[in-house]
Amino acid sequence: MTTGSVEQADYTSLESPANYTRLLDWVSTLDHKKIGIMYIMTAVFYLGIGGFEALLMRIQLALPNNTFLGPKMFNQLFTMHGTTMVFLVGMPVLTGFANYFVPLMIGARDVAFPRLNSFGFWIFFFGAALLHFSFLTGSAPNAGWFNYVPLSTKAYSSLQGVDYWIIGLLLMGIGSVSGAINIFATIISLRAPGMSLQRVPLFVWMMLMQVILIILALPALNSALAMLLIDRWLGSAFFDPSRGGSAVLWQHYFWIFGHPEVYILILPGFGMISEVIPVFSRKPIYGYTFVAASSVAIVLLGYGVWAHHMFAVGLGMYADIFFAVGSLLIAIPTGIKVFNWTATLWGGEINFNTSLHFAVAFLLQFVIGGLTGIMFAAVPIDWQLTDTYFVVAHFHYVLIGGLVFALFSATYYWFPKMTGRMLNERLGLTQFWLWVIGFNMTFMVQHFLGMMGMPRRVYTYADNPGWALLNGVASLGAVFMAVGTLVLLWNIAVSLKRGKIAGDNPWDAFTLEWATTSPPPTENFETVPEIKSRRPVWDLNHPESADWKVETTPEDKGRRGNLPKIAAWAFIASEAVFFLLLLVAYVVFNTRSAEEEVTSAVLNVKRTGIFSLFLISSSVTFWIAERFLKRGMQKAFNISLGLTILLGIIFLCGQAWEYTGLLMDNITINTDLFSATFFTVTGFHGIHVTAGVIALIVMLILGLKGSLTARKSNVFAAVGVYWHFVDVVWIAVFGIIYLGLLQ
Ligand code: HEM
Ligand SMILES: [Cu+2]
Repeated sequence: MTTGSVEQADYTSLESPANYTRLLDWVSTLDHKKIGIMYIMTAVFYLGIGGFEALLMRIQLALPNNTFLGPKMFNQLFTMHGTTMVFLVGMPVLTGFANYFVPLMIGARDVAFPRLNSFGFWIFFFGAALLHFSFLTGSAPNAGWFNYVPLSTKAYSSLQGVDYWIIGLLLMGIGSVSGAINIFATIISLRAPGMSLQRVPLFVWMMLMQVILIILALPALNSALAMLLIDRWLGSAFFDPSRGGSAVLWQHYFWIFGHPEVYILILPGFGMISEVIPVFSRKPIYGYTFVAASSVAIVLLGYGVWAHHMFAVGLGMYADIFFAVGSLLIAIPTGIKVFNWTATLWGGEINFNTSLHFAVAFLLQFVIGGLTGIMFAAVPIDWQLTDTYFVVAHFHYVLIGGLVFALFSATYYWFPKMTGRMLNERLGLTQFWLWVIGFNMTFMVQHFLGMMGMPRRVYTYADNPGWALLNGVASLGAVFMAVGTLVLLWNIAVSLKRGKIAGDNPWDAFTLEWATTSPPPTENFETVPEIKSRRPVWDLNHPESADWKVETTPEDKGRRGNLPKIAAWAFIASEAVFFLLLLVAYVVFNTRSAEEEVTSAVLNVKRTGIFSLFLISSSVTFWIAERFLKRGMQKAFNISLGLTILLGIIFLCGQAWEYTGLLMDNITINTDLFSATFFTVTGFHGIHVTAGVIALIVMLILGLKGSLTARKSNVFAAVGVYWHFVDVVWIAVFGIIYLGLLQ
């Protein structure tokens, strides 16, 4: 890193070049801490934009029959506000904190894949910018953050806003998944000696749960986005009921992603609270194992409850009961955590500073959001209240009352580590009270508005009794939050310059990030303290009452696995969900094929069967190549790898042959639902094979140059995992589409 030399530069004469080098230093950095800060800064920027959009909406809604904004503008604002807050604020700010703190908290020097990390950030950054370019086209997305069809289909949204929305989200999705794979591999493989998985700080544990959710839930969104884009651009009809498609399918796929997304946003918040509360109660967390295990339960249950967002569809009694019961069950692990946090505070030696203020407010407000969530699990109540302001109140209690308050708490807690200076407590408490009062003013009254029947997503309302007053209160509260935010920004600006010097560990805190300087050097640590318990820094500073003397935690087994292979497995888990959902769409659309023009009868099963054998044998030749590499038989290795590539290419030629035949018979992707699903599934598979072939060619070049040695075969093994996966997907595709196994 060149930071050192830049800081020595003579600013008076070299002002602009120094700034330029500095900027370049940031843009090209691979340091996880800098990338973390870039994520956080970008999120703060979009928080400003999303908050401004919210303020405009609240101005419009402050009075009945107001005409400050028209309906078209209002639709764009709530869509962009929701999308921005979820994808451009919530997710990146958490990725930012994870980037900065996970390696520090586990005693690592960096993340597992620094280059992938930088790639993930920049692709997110461009996705976010692209989404906002839609404003320049004169029509921002306006179909709501869940972008329901048919509203978002070409027929009803003919302008480009929705296309920007889809492509922006696809790019950010790629960024999120690559970031998640990175954090996953980091936590699994780079923990300092002695830190078993049962000894990681709870923030790290929650991040592990969160990245698993990202890896497995985002592909559901991606598959839905891909299908919608194909509908819009190529004229297929996945989501067009008038041509046999299904509007409800979008809702299923969106919420298979969307419900876990709620946990993606809140689990790291749980983690932050679980760091802050113990430190400021001067106690270890009460029931670490329960907190950790209950988050596993949340991840598992979180997958089975998506349709509680869809009770109004009319899914039928049994489906409703299933999803209602699942949703109620989630209350149990969540309740356990609230109990643990409370018990940690109970009888503690409380240091009631700004950070803890935010944490305690989090507890109270999150419970309110949780309770209204339980209300929605009761189907009749949902039918009554869905699409009213009660929903708006509910999810803002979770997202602001929960997530944003946890973020503020974490900001006051970790700012000293990140900058070396303390934030000002008086300004901190001022911000706190502005936010608590403002937030509850804005959103508490919306429960009542909802029960009085005020629908959400309306740009104005009639002067019904009480509505004007409650909406006025809500809008005034938003002003409090806006001022509170300015106080925070002021606090940060002032403290960066003149804040009290923090020192390494101003809170006498417990976890490894406090064992290095503030801010930490590029390499994070000079030496990592010995880890014999969950609170290594406490043990170091208080040897007389070290944790390991009284509490035994499982020893570290020290087996950390092969990094590229771990990443490859995480990646294919994500890809598997993507293909699974495309195949489900195929099965859904092709079991009732009575009115279809084209059916799978047009496929040449025998010929494709033969080409499939080529692909499958390529897995065998790959396996053989791997053996040769291990034995150091370079030439035999090159030959069998070359053969693998050849077999892959032959398979691709077979697919091209098949496509040409269909196209010559005028069967294209928009002919009917069979052709749409067929081309989508096999097309995506073909793209994957092509990517695999390219990766194999790179390996072969390395092999021919003699630089792929047995010792450096990790990456090769990872490519192998991917290649076998692509073959397995094809076996499923062949069975389902060509042999009609599920029909
Ligand atoms: C900071 C103060 C905030 C205010 C004053 C505010 C206000 C609003 C308003 C007025 C709406 C439109 C309601 C409607 O017409 O149905 C809305 C929708 C929404 N907000 Fe916020 N919001 C704030 C923060 C947040 C945050 C932090 C998040 C998420 C992390 C968030 C997520 C959403 C979502 C997902 C929607 C739904 C958009 C849609 O209906 O498509 N908001 N908010
Ligand atoms: Cu949900």
